[in-house]
Amino acid sequence: MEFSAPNAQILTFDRKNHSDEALLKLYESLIVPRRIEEKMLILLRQGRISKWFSGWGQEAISIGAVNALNSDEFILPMHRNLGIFTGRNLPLERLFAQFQGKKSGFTKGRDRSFHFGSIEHHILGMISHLGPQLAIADGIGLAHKLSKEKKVTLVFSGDGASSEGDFHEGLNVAAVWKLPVIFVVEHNGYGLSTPSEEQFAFKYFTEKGPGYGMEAVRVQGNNVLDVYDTILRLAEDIRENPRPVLVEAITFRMRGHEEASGTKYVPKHLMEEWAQLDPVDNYEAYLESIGVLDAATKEKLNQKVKKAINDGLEIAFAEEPITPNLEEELADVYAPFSQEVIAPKGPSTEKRFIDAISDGLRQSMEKYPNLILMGQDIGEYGGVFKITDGFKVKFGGDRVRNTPLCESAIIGAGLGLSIKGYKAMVEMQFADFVSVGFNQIVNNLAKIHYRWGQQADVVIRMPTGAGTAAGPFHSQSNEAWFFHTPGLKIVYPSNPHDAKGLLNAALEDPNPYLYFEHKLLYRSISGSVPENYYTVEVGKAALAQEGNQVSIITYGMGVHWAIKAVEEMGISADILDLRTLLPWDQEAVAATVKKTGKVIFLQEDTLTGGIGAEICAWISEHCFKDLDAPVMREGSLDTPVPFAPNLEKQFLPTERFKGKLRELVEF
Ligand SMILES: Cc1ncc(C[n+]2csc(CCOP(=O)(O)OP(=O)(O)O)c2C)c(N)n1
Repeated sequence: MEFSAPNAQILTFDRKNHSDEALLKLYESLIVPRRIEEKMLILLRQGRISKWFSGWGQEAISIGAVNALNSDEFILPMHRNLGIFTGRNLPLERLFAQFQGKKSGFTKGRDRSFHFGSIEHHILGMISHLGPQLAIADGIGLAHKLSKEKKVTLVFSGDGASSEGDFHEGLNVAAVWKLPVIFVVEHNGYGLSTPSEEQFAFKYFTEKGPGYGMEAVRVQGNNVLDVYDTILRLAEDIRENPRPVLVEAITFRMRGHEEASGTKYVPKHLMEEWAQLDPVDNYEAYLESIGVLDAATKEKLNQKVKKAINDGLEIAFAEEPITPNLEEELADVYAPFSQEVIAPKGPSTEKRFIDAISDGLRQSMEKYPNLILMGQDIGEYGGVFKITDGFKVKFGGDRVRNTPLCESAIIGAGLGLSIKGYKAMVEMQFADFVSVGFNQIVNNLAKIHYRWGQQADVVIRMPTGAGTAAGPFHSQSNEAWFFHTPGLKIVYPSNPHDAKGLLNAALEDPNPYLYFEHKLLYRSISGSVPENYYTVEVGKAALAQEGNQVSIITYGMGVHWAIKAVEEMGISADILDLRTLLPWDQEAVAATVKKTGKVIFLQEDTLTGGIGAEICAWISEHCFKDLDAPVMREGSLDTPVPFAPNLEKQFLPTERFKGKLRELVEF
């Protein structure tokens, strides 16, 4: 199928009962992105700006949508939706400063053109990966539904991005949870150079909606009145009767994927046919034909728009290039938060590791009525490990949510909740499954504050670790995947006291956390746990045991292995439990190295590129003068985690660790 101009062959404008003023307002709104792009083309040729993703020929979709929604309803645009930004009246000088990477742009020079949001304008911009946008809209829609705000959220996708798994997950969650979200697919015939027929094997997205249990409508994407009226009608209805709707806007990409990359691969006749359907020219001609737009008004409005653009550009060009400020760059990685540690008060009881986690979660749910739990089977079933057993009855199904099997969408929805002031806890059924939610964590949650100052108040619980003969996909230690990502915090308790206190601490902090909980510890250890709510300091290690021959630095299950090994071997060791992996406690590490002069790092994770590699390198560099022996480390074999118990035993570092420890003591 060659992408033709199906129901858009003739743009049939119908003014319905819109006033002349309303029609002219839409006209003015429609010409802004076009006049900006015309100007940018001139500037590009002059070498004054760099390339961008053009929305030329698709403006009617953004403009119809942005004018149909109320200004306090969120829109999540993509890379061809300049009209959303101008339609929400973002100051043009800031928009241009953003394009130019200037300080007064929305990302202080840290991200490109449309990759930013502005809460004030109820716009949430994309990341390059396209599809992850949809789940964030789900989260915002969920927040509206939970707080009974009659609001619609609108999110865009290209037809190409619809092939991503995130598209499927985003639509499916919205359908299952009946979220008030409008999904607009801009069906413009190409994803970069790939035509639709090489992208998917159906003709229209309206065929897809019903498959999700979702209404779907098709509009003439080049007809601003059709887009506007359709979304206006849908939004009014959805506010009263929350549900998702898929809107397919048929249009065509008239310029290269990115400006200056050309359109050689597009048959010439298509460009010619679609040029006849230009959204700006056709609407203008329609308004002239019905006597709403005369030559003088047209001239006046266009001059007004051009002046605003030129004024904005002048300010943006006059701004000096950024002077890097190291402190500011580092400080903006995390949302500002200074933990006030809440010391335990009152009696303690003996609790298993698992019960301590459950206890913390329950008390945080009581403390934060805006905390929402999401995960597979965490409702009536209580989660596969029963951490949330009874939670649904106590806190209700709105706050304790069983999710479809879609880690990426749920983590993205967590971010959407956070945008609306909620807190989210997402339970991975097993830490291993986070791999299918990876992108949302490392690219959305981790980077959003640095990029444009938005917090991601999400804690992801990660039942982790081996020793249960559960094979390569239910046993992994994957904390190092995240350790390398600026913007995340990682905690990993080794005992019931810290398990509760660190979970509470993570849930207090508005920054994104990975909370690792070792499955083997759930029911195998217990300890004294204060009954009341308390927190443990994040970023602070603790000595699990004190000694003077060597220092063992470790975390999680490693703490228990180390205690057992030194006891069996009769060694006097400092055992430093890191507790927080990111940011880790350099002071405590330096202090124990200084004290013993001999250090070994023990981790359950495979050895290469693990947490130990980083910390040992740091010790070598910063504590060299205190060392009496080489810095050593031990971890699991560099293989996947094997299933058979004897293979798993060999994989884990426990036996090799003892040999290394002996070597170190005797050095
Ligand atoms: C995950 C991912 N893969 C590849 C790309 C590169 N890329 C950027 S836009 C694009 C085409 C997107 O097509 P579509 O969704 O139809 O939007 P359009 O550009 O046509 O508006 C591609 C392949 C990307 N940004 N993200």
